[in-house]
Amino acid sequence: MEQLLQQIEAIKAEIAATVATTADQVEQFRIKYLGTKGLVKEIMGEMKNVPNEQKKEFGQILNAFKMVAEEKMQQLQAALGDSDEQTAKFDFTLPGDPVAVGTRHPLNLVRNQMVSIFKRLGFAVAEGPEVEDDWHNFGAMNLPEDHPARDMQDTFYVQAATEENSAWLLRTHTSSVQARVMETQKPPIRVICPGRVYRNETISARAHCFFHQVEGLYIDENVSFADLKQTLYFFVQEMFGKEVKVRFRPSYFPFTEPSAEMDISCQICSGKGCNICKHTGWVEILGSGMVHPKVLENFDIDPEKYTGFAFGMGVERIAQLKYQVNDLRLYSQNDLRFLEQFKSV
Ligand code: 2NL
Repeated sequence: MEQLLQQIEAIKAEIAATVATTADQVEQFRIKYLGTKGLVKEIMGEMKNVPNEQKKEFGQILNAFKMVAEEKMQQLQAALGDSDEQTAKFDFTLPGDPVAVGTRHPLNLVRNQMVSIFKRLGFAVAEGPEVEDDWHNFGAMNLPEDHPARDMQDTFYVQAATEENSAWLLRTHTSSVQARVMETQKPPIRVICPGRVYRNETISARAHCFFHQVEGLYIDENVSFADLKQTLYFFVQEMFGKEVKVRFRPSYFPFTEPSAEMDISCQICSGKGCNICKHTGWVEILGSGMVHPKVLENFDIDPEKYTGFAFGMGVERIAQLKYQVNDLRLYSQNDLRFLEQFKSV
């Protein structure tokens, strides 16, 4: 009996001194002390050798002993949750791994700048589908049936025209979005339409089969060519700085009359003459004009009551002038050496 009590005290001391920091070590503890062949069970088995008059006292000692083992087991398991091997080895004072964040694409940067300038002038932003029907892309814009832009050579057709359905095509300009605006809204209308457009071109430094446009449309009573000029002048001053000079040249588009192209003083050589401006000091940046009365009539807008101006420009072109990008292919090659240059813009 005396010997048994000493043995119990020794095991209790051993239990108290046990360190187990891994799931494996904790399991070893369980097997050694609390398992079916463990020490607790073994000592319990000694009960049968204890004289009857001592059984009650010894029973209490045994219970207390079992509780010591079980409590230790619980402690070890609880500690396991937040101090397993990995966390024990992890140095939380180490600096973190840098996360490589991407950069905005230059075309998105420039598009956003363009949009924000027109927003300040009260223009709303409209978007529309890239796959269009012949009417919204060409017909409504006053492009005659035999206009070269409608040729298979110049436009990507998705499906040829049938009797029930005009041809489906990839929009060649975002005028189709403005057509949808005029279809659903009454003047006054003041929208810009940024988006991707498609042309069937052989890809080179100067031409691509898709590019990006921002087109604008302003229809109300008494909208004049002077409004057009001041709006676009304000735009380039915001985009390129107050020093920029502009000039308008007469031009022709089927959807505007009169039409004009706008040049700005060359941003590369400040008008002194370089390769970009072909030594003229001027670079073309957009086409514009007063909305053709036929286009207004197509949407039941009375040309006697309302007038409007419209313009269209290429985002790639603006980005080229702002950041000297001289090959259109760079915009879609995803070369990080190109894209990373716009990190700080
Ligand atoms: C260019 C020329 C232009 C328009 C786009 C337009 C839209 C409507 C009605 C009339 Cl809804 N016109 N858009 C007008 C003139 C020129 O774009 O060279 N773009 C790159």
